[in-house]
Amino acid sequence: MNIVIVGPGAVGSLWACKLHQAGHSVSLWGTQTSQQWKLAIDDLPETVFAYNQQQDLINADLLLVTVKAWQVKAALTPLLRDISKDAILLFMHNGMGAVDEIAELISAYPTVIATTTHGALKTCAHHVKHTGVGQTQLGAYNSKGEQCTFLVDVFNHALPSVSWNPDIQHALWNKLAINCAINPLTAIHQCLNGTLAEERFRPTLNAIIGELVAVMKSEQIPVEQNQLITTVNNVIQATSTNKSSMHQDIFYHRQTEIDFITGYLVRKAQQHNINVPTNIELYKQIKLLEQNGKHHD
Ligand code: KPL
Repeated sequence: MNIVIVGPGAVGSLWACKLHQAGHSVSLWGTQTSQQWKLAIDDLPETVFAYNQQQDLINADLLLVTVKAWQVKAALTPLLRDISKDAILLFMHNGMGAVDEIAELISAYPTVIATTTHGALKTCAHHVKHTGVGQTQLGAYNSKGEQCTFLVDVFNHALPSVSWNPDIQHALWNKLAINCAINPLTAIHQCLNGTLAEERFRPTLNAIIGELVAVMKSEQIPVEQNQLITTVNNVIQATSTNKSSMHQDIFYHRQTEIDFITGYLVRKAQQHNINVPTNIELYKQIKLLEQNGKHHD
């Protein structure tokens, strides 16, 4: 396939290298002025990718959009005039609500949403490390997206395991719940994910999860409070030495994904008239930390 990766950060670079190794024609699109970009994964030699080539956009069968949720609209809008209406748009980012913001703009394109638990780290501009083997779920965002189940084979061949989830909103909500629980607290306390296992965080974590469960139920997402507490605890254990993405964004004075994580939950809660005071408080604290730091992006 002719694939353009829009936003070759850590996750985008991981997929760029893996899809290239699987034999696809992969091109990158980003904010640099260069026409080529070298990328290496783990201990393998560098590959030279075409970069910001308009002809590659025109020929694209698939755009894999891996920019952060808050960058989706600005990154994709200028590209739409060049891409074929048959090109598939595949979005992969933390958080929810970013694709909804551009739903009308992209309604003609087959659109797919993905969530992944692979770990990736950009060690420098030209090197990506695959830090944790995970799973990827794909699901349709619109009716044309439902015709794209073949992407499971394409992606599975490049970086297993990949599955098609007809209830992708359930998977996205579950990932959102994990991020609502872990990201703001680790960012505010500038602590490792594992620190949240300490007893002092238990009441706040339980309150966050209780509010999440109420909103998820109103959104018709099947969820059970004790099950969600166990899932969050498991992720805290499994990623105990990680600095969460929001922890790092606050540390480096970058814009965070809060509007598409806790912010999304709060907006949905308001629509359902559900009180979510703990999450609102965390949202406000992150917004304050964001404002106090100078954005580098
Ligand atoms: O997705 C994550 C993030 O940091 O954004 C978790 C699962 C919390 C791992 O750090």
